[in-house]
Amino acid sequence: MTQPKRYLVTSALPYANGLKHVGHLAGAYIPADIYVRYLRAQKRDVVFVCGSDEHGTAIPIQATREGTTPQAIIDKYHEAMKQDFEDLSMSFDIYHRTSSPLHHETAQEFFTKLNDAGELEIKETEQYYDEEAGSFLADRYIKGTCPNCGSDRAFGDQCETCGRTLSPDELINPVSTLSGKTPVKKKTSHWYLPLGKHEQFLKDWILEQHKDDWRPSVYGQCKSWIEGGLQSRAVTRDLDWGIKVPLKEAEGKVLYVWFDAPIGYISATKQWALDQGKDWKPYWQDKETKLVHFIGKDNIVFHCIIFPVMLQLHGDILPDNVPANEFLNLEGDKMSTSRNWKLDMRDYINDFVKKDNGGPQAVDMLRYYLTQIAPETKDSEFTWKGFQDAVNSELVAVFGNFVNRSFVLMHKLCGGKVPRLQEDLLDDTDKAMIAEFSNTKAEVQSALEYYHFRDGLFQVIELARKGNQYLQKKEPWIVARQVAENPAAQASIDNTLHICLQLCANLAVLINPFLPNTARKMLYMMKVVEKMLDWENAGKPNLLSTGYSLRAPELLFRKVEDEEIAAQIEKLKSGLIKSAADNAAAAPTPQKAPMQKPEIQFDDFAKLEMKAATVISCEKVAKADKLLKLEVDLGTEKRTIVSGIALHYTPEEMVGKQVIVVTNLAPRKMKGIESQGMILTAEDSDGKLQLLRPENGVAPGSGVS
Ligand code: B3M
Ligand code: ZN
Repeated sequence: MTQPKRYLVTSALPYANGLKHVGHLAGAYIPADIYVRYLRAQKRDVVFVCGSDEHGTAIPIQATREGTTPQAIIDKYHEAMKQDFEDLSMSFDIYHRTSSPLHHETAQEFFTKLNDAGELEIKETEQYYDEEAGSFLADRYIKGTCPNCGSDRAFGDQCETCGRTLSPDELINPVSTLSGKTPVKKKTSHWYLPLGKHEQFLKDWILEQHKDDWRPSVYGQCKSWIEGGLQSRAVTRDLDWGIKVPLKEAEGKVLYVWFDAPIGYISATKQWALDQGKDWKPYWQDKETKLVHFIGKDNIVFHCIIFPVMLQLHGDILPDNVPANEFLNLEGDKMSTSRNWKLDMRDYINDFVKKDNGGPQAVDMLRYYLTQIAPETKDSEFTWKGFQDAVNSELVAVFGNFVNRSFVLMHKLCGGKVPRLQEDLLDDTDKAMIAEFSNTKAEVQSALEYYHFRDGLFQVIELARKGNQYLQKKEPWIVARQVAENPAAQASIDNTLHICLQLCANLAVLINPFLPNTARKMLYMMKVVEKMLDWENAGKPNLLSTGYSLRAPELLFRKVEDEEIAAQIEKLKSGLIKSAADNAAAAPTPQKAPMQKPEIQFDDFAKLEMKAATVISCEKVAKADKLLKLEVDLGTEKRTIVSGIALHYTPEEMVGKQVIVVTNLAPRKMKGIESQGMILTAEDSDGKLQLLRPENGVAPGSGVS
């Protein structure tokens, strides 16, 4: 792989309609920041851009909610988000905003170029119009009943209750949220990007060229979009908040927010270049630039399909990779702003960073945990207990402990100076330890090049763990007892601590992309300059000079106490109760329970064969706490079934009971036993599974419908 000449790295532009939570931070921001810090440590040419997304209906809607203007909303949240990112050590080269005149010009120029080249289509459609308010209604401004779950908290784009994506035409009894009146249909024209025309390009570029290097989840989503048939996408809207469509005949229309927002990466680069006296063009036009977009999985289609088509038509480079992350859940549930089940960056900053025992150390504690649980390949979960464990048993007990012990022992046994190394006295343990420096560097480097941040961080902690094991094996504090009789013992102590201190220096270089504040604190303790953190220094066994005096150790991390964790959980729960009360007040009408799965037809249901059966015998499955193996009588035949009910029923309780079995499910092996059916249960409020069975007993083999 030839090394790119320069890098442009982007993090998704957050909507300026509210504070962002740690799920956002883990998905699109921290990984990007790690990657960029790593590239910078290699002295590569890299620009890291981000900024606020200030258009779209989300902004005026928030303004209505807060009783203010859209401008006031974006000003408030732009500043707040910018501050939060700064407080969490995000190192953007620029944090821009899409309301800037430079962005408006850039987005309009982009539209004009595509339109002049005949790459956009105009189509006339009928759209809901509010006659009283005198305006077309954006999807979000139409409210009605959900065709899926019957909730009346459904909007023209999505149902708030069941989450289903909707179009305004699907809503039952649509009402305008502007006037409360029933809207009428009126003709309107919009500009469309005909994605279908670019199917071949997308197939070649993604399905062929990026088959092996894009994350499977990203590749898979793209594949299903492409193979599902690419529809033309409207790139304009009838709305008065946004970037004006630069055409006389488009009076009253603005660019669709998803058309202008990604162009925000380009205008941010332009502003950065202006500020730095540099040329922005190579970053977007030279093929030797590597463009990488860090996003959450809900933004994949925009970054992998729509924006690349736009970029290609505009003559710009395409992203080399889009390492999208899955979602981060919180304490067993999806993070949600409307239910207030979330941890805002701001809350963490106030409760941990801005406390006496907080500061930069607390920033790194969060960066550590969010990287350790990063949802790189599947959804993952933030729990306060997990946070406490990660900090206490890894940062404090492994990394911090090793650095601290090395410094304390050096002050105690080597006079506060880096002791000398006598190469002829190195034993195999010493040599193996030194070899780990460069091994780990290679591991971390390859993890980072391929966006495996969790693994990269794990390798660094492993190195510290090996350092602890090494010290434990060498026991310099025991060897010290022999120094009086045997002065040669001091040489062994010196060698051990020389290696430990060089290892500390290596750890600083390696941890720097992940935990920049920790790396800096270590520099201070070692009295060395920032330059030592250059990546080329990782792996070297001689970063600190012999005889150099080092400072007394400072604790790198503090323990997280049980009370802090309990207080956070309490806070989270009380927030949920509060918001449930708010929601109930806002929506007094009783709602049907939301559907969790898509609606099916009777034919789908009719495919299931279910019968009543009687349990003849039952036993536990070895090495599986949850499984029971049952022999059941179905009247005409007997079958073996493995069922996950062992925590709820004993084998003795099961014998003789009647159960309902799905009999035409393909057989499945569990713990080596073929299960020839499935037993139906219902979960009660304590999470206990209860068998479903006929009220008065029926003959084995009776059909169920
Ligand atoms: N503002 C959506 C989001 O925050 C959108 C991202 C834009 S990236 C160009 O999820
Ligand atoms: Zn619904």
